[in-house]
Amino acid sequence: MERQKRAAAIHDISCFGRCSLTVALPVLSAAGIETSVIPTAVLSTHTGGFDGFTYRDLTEDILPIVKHWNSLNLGFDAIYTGFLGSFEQIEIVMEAIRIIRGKDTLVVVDPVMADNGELYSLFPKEFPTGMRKLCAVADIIVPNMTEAALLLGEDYREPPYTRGETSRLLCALCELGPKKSVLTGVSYDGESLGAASYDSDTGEFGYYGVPRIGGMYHGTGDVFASALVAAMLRGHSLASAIRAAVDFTVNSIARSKEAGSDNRYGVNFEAGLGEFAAGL
Ligand code: PXL
Repeated sequence: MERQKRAAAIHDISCFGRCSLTVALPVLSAAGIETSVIPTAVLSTHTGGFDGFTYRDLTEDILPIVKHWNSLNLGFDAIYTGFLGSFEQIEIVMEAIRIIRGKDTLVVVDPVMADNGELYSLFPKEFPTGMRKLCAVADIIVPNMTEAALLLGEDYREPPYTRGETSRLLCALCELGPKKSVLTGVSYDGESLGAASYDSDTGEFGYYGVPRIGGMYHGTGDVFASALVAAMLRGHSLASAIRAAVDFTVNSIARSKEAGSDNRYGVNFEAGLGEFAAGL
């Protein structure tokens, strides 16, 4: 029997609203991956569309957690980082990665900081410069188009994009340090939506898109990235992991749209977990 894989997920806990750890943990667990967590902050809800959310910063807890783990000699097959609670946490998470990374650990950084052309209001304007340094130590990064523009110091452009444009962005992202880059929210024709990728080891570009459902739902970047990490850990190639993650995400959006759910509540990924896990 295949050895069970172990991942460390470093994200906030948004207590309500299906994103970050409340998505990463169930998705990775359903895929059979033992998942440890380092919460970067605890919020009553995510910050997308709710007023008056509580916010407890856990910057000071991250390294003590990591150092305790280190004393236990735990090995991690993957480290997956997402929303960080403060600018200071960028350097701290880099140190955490340095401490717990083994020679075969897959480090996936989702540079969560922006969407729809805007840096999240919680973050200072120098946040993208810090995030660029974190991306440099990753094996795979998973920005959306806004995050990619911020990482590269470019202006954001609305979709649709050309393949030439995404190929140039993907190569530039790999030049920051990661071997593989994946761009989310990519549409070439306005009618489909998916993810584009580049593997600098093989020189291979990829794209997988499905018909666009429409509507904007919170947490879909986390659903996609969590499923991607799960599929990679289960031995899928980058292209195959992207297909599984796009399908899982789009099916989750379709369920929520069909149910007429509030888009701030995240998407119904739960109903798809069984099918997703069975397909891995
Ligand atoms: O899904 C990204 C995310 C994660 N965590 C928090 C957020 C967001 C996006 O808005 O606010 C707290």
